[in-house]
Amino acid sequence: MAALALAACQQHAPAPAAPEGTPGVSVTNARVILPAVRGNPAAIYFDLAYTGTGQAVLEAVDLAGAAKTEMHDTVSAGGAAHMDTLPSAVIDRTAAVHFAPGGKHVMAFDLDPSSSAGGKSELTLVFKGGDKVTVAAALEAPGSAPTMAPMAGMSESPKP
Ligand SMILES: [Cu+2]
Repeated sequence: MAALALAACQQHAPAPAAPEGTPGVSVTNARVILPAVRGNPAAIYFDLAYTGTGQAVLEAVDLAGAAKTEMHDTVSAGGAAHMDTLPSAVIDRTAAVHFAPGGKHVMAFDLDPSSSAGGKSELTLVFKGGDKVTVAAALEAPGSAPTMAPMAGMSESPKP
């Protein structure tokens, strides 16, 4: 996070300093927004870019310490938004893909109860063909993602 390098030059891109894993894939800004209510799913966001040949197809994202994850997309229809399962996300040289609040995201279920804001966890992206990229993801407090306010809808089933 020390240097913010914006690669705006498209015509002559040098080979990126790719980490281990899938050649040409870079994952940045990975973060996990912890649920406001323990037991609810966490939301995972990151930015994906690809400088390899052809395309790379992201098929799954695993979070260390979560029992299960799902990729979702947010679909708006007639002014309302809902989430759909996202089977895969395709990236190529021309289009970076952002998993961000209000759009594509990963939900992680049954988090390790010791997960707390300020910590880190390991995020593993699994691509078609079996290539994987593992990055550190920052664990962030709820409220960092303004579009996911879980304040409504809690009054339906009062519990003793
Ligand atoms: Cu979702």
